[in-house]
Amino acid sequence: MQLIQWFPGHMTKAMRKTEEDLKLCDGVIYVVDARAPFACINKKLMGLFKNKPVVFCVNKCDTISSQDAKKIGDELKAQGFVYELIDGLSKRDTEKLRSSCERVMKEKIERDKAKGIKRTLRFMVAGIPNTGKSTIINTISGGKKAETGDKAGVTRSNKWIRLGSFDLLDTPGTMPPSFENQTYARHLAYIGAINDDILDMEGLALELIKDLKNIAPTLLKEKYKLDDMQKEGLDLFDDICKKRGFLLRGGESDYTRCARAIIDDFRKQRIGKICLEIKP
Ligand SMILES: Nc1nc2c(ncn2[C@@H]2O[C@H](COP(=O)(O)OP(=O)(O)OP(=O)(O)O)[C@@H](O)[C@H]2O)c(=O)[nH]1
Ligand SMILES: [Mg+2]
Repeated sequence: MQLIQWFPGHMTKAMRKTEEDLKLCDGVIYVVDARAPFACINKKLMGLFKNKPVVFCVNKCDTISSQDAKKIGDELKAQGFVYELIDGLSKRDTEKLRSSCERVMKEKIERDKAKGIKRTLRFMVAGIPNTGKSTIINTISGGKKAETGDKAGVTRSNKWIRLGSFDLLDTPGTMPPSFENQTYARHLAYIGAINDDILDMEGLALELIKDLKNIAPTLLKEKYKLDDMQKEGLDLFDDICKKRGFLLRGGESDYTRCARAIIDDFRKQRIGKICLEIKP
């Protein structure tokens, strides 16, 4: 099994800038991906926010089942988080985030109101890469001011998107300097939060097959029309190569192409709506 580590130089800089810019912010919207919400908690980053109100935003809820979304919500509630479960492309969902930000700032807003001051709420939008931070900002602001993209590390520097009454600071996604938990590291690799270029994609696909066999065996079986779910590891990988037609001349499995295809199938919900961190 490969050991996953990814902490490029720009992230050290980004962490420092985050700490600095935090002084300008009333609070933080911490964005995670619904498919791996707990793996997305960068403890080092969250540590910086301990003296600010945090709204925990579970984004991409359209990629998991509503039952799993509810279970994530229950878990976050038990842990004492203020949270929202959203689809970052839905205007209505992102409006809920704004309400949550107002809620965590209620006392301050009321104190200012009593003094006759109408304040602008300033929130930092933070999290690990590719969770949809910039997308959420664009949906709230109704524009395309923040750059977005389907890979890790699109936003490279902090950028204010000003709406007058609600200003949002887009930040580059940052990883923890090292992973204590390699299961979580793998989850982050599956969802595209880690740059694919540093990953052994064949090894990753093999792990993904193993994990999906545990979490969502029926979906895996149906997607690739697998006959024998007793099989494991490379034997199962071989069956998927065969069913998908990823074979080299001579009939051997083309693991390289098939690995990309499986990971892509997972990322685009073509295997199904799967949350990696809710037990079936
Ligand atoms: N299905 C789905 N896709 C989403 C959602 N939000 C964002 N995306 C997609 O996720 C990808 C990453 O979005 P970005 O907004 O660039 O993510 P980011 O967190 O700003 O990423 P970095 O700047 O790299 O840290 C894009 O392809 C978005 O279209 C969502 O709620 N649901
Ligand atoms: Mg971004």
